[in-house]
Amino acid sequence: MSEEEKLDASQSYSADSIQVLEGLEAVRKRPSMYIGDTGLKGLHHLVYEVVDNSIDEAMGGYCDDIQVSINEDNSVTVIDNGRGIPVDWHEKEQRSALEVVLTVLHAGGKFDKGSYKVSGGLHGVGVSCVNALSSSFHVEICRDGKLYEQDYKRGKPIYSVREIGTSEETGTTITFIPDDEIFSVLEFKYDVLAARLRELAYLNTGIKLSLTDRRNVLENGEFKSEIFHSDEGLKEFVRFLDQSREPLIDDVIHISTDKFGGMPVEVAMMYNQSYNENIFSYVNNINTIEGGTHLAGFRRGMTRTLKKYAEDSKMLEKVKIEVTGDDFREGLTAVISIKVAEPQFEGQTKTKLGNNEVMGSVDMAVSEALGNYLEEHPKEAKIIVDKVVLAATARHAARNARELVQRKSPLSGGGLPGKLADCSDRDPEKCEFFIVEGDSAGGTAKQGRSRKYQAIMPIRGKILNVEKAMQHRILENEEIRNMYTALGVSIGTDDDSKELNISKLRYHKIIFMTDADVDGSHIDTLLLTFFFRQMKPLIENGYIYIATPPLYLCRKGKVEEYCWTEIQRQQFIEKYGSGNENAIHTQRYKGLGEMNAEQLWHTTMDPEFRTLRQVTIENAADADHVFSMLMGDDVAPRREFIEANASYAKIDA
Ligand code: 0RA
Repeated sequence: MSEEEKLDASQSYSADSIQVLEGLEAVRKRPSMYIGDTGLKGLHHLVYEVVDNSIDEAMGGYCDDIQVSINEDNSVTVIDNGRGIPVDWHEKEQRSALEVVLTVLHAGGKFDKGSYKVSGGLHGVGVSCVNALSSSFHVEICRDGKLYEQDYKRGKPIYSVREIGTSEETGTTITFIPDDEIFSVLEFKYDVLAARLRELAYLNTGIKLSLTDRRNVLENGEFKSEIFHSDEGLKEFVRFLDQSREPLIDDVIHISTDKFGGMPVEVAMMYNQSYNENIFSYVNNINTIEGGTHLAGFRRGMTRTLKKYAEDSKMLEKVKIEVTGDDFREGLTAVISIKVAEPQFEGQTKTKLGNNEVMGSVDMAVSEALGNYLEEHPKEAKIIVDKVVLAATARHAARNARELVQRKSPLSGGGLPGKLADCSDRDPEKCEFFIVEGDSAGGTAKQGRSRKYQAIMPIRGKILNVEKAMQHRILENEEIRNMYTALGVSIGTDDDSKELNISKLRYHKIIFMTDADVDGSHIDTLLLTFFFRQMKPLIENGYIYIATPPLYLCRKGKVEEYCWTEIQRQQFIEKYGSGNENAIHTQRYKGLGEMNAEQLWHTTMDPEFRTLRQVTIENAADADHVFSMLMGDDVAPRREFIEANASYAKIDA
């Protein structure tokens, strides 16, 4: 239900009073209600919101080119070649249609019934929200041979729409600057926007989306820029996701149809040699990270069809153990995208689809695509079924390994790991768990910590690369078992569930503390991969952090300052050495071990002074792609990625 409908249903406001309540002031008063938050995520949401409107034009068949630029002043421009927002006079509202679209919540859709708009969820709040949350908002419309413009400030028009010229084209150009009174960060991230535009290109074939960063010029004298465009849709999307994985079979199984219940369903899937299941689902271009009825339909159709094929061809006869749904999805990468006219979004983050009628349509579409493929490709079908049997066998081995983890959990009698220096407080919300590189730094951290609420667990350098290991190997690994036990999390209550149980989680801050060097960042990446693949809910709940130890200690006489960047060091030299570097003593910290307990506490662990970087997943498909690339076999793409993107894996992954 939309906010408007909620008000309507619960109270007997007249239409007018709803308008007032739902005005842009409400958006400015409680921005998080409309865009999620006012940090990095919310900031980027503004762009998605504008682009979504252009995508809607494209889905209607009126637009095929969308250009996004990040400008020098951190404003963003979105240009599309759609019909252009109507500018004619709106009698009832006593202002132009353009002004209605830009100042009334949800007004955009009122003109255009029948398209796949989103209600609830985070998108679909309307371009008027972006207007409300922008310190300046400029719109240009090409329509009916003319060019029009209008400017707004914090949602209020500065003048009525005016004609400023002629134009042969049609389309809408919007440029906005996010309001610094609202947002805690104002700088757009190229990679975050690129990941979303790439995803949109795969989800909506035939549209050209481009991104240009005009904030700085590259060595070749040009702006950083990419064009995203896909003719084959999800087929290309799964190939992109599996770029760094070894395929089991080269084919992508693909279907795009609306013959089941009239609902557009597109599914693509591909098997690789890994042991991970990677399924991404979308409803009206929104990533439904909590799944829902469409995902359930996919699973059901897949399991039934593969099981039936394997049974009919007598391939399961010699297998004594029961084959479950999970076994059919090991090493599977798949993307499901459906369009629903009136989606019901449920769940904590409103990303779980509730519409029941969807399940059957997706089930039938998958069934048909997979069934046909298996019948037409017996050789490949055998390879898939063999892999399923192997998965079932390994799952039994994993069950034994999992029992090891469960038995050792503190609540079933086993003790905490010997390496853990626990804190005394028992309230998870107050408690912090530091994973520290090496025993020596671990020792320093133990001395320096605040014993009441900070626990320390040293790890022995590089932990197992979970990207390439089978589940039972992962759970047999001592360091990883210690992690489960210390954190108090377990896997599955029933035998074969992979679900993570975090109800007994003992700390709500889990902090990686590693050296500020190449090895340290490799360990961070291994740890991130582990948490991303094995304990994703902890990332989703915002419990994972990376500590930032300083790079230098600069000293002039009695004055000492820690520096985290080269710029800070230069500033110290300016300030205390009058620009003379030789007058300054610089100590470069290569590792945590070079600091004493007091220094480590002061710079890196003390909540009053430290900086923690919270690990978030901005875009699940992108994160999957990054981790498979960073941790996979193929060295070339990894090197390219690290060279092009040195800080990405550490900060944003
Ligand atoms: C309302 C009605 C029509 C188009 C649009 C809005 C529209 C909005 C945006 C936002 C960004 N780009 C856009 N392009 C179009 C329909 C116009 C008609 O019937 O001609």
